[in-house]
Amino acid sequence: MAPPSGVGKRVKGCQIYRPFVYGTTSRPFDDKKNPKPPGVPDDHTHSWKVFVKGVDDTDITYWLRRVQFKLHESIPNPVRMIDGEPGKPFVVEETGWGEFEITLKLYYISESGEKPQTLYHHLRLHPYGRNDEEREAMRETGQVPAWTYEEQLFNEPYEAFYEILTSGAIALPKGVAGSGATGSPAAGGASSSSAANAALAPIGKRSEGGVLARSAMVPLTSRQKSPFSRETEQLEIQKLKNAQNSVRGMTEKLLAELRVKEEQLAALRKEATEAMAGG
Ligand code: SLL
Repeated sequence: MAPPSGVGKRVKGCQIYRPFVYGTTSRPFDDKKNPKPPGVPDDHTHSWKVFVKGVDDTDITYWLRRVQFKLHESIPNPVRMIDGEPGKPFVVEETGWGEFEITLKLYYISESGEKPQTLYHHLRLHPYGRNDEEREAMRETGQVPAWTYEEQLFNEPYEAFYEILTSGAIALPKGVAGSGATGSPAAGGASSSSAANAALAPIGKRSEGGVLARSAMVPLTSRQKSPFSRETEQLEIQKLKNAQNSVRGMTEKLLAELRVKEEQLAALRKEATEAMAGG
């Protein structure tokens, strides 16, 4: 693809990851915990939201510009365009009765030169297929979470975009992050997919460790669909060290063999010279 104007060249050999979370959180209507607002049709059994957001509500709008959420056709205006607001999740809130697949189209900032990318997510209203512990957590929170952790890879980003991605974390005012789609931490712990279970718990610690909104840090551990991390980096380094050691070993062996051959050659030359002198 020809580079868009003003974004510079691509930064060769550079890969930048930005973690994010997308999914749905739904709640059954309940007279006490989640009363049905006036005007909601009788057959609607749940309120729910679908979102794309940063891990621990870190800002992602500096690389993600807008998200198009395509809902079921039975819902009025099923195609929703949501533009990013700094520090806020991209979110659509709805009510309904049935589960369906939501199509999410991610639009990156223009400096990225990236084409939009499509993700799919199944809206979960019911706690099917969860284990007892998860069901218990859902009973406590009244929520059915279905979240997926994802890492957005920018492969050889354009220079201008690289600058934006790496130009230092911006601190968000307290209270900006955390609004909206996330629900309580308990809801996160009760998340359905194993990817979410594996990813959500450690992220809190990890982001404290410095995966800030804007920094070119490599993720700390390997994750699904993410071949690059500090872990794999260490493995690569170890592999390179091993390779270096074996090359060094081979070189030493060859040098030793060479030395023996040179000695043999010198001896043969001496013999030949002596033979000629003597004969
Ligand atoms: C099903 N295949 O039959 C699915 C379709 C559609 C859900 C589910 C409508 C909400 C509204 C709604 O919940 N549709 O009328 O705004 O289960």
